[in-house]
Amino acid sequence: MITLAMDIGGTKLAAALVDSELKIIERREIPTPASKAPDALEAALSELVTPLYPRAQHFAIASTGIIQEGVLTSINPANLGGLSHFPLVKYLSALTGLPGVALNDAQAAALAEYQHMPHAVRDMVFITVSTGVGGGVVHNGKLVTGSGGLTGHCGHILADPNGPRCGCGRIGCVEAIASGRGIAAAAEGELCGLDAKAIFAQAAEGHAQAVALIARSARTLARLIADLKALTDCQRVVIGGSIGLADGYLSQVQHYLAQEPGVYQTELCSARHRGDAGLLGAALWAKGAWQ
Ligand code: ADP
Ligand code: BMX
Ligand code: ZN
Repeated sequence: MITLAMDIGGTKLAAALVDSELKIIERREIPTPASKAPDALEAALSELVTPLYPRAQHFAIASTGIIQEGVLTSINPANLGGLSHFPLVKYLSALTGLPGVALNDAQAAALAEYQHMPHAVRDMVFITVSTGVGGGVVHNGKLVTGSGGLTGHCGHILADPNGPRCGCGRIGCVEAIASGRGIAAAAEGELCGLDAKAIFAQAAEGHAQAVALIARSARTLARLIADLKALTDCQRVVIGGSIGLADGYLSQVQHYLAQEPGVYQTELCSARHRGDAGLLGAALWAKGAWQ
């Protein structure tokens, strides 16, 4: 059984053919279009999957946004160029003629990462620090998606009541400060207009403002992890997303978490599946759904 797995993020769209042993046979990636209109996402998805889907028997989507009954609803539409609603499963079924399922990207990644946890880990949280900040919660060995698909959306937990406005409508969310978009939005002077990747490159050269912007993200994430420990009693937090996986980021988060009282500390690690955690989690989710 070959799965066409897709990962729809605010910055990139990835697709892969995944076999029944969860091995990636072929993988493609293109940028996410920034447009309020669904046609742009439709065209990009079509370009992405057309070379792949003839070899698949079904599809599985990990996507940014709240995913319920195959439909994407943005909590922060700004992450998708203003797009707030998209019927993922309906569109991909019509395009490919295949049956398929969808779930949130960070929930999917949590599922993939949990497969490799030591037996003693029953409660785990996955956090992606990427275009936004997303999360997936495993409680007592099971992924929790919530009755409305919202469980784990920890990027919208309050970090600073005097912080920047988040695209979700709240003020001072973790996402508005710690995410790629949040880091870039706070840049001033010569860093103004750079994306987070370029700001990381500046920090590696020792640029003081870039170093401070990344430290602010890592400190915000550490505080979020302390809150999540209090809420879930998780034995492990796994960090993914291009920012979460960037050189030196996890060790900064570890540094700030170590400043919290012991009860709020938990073991941190990087996503073992790196940038493929969402794709593989979607394929796993589909396995459960179709067997
Ligand atoms: P998505 O949100 O689409 O899942 P990513 O996980 O790649 O995508 O996250 C995109 C964010 O990560 C952007 O803000 C981008 O600037 C930043 N980014 C991409 N590559 C790197 C890198 N090597 N180091 C630091 N930041 C990166
Ligand atoms: C946002 C939200 C989450 C998502 C998270 C990370 C939207 C469109 N997305 O908080 O559902 O999990 O971003 O998304 O409201 P990514 O694109 O950064 O991977
Ligand atoms: Zn928010």
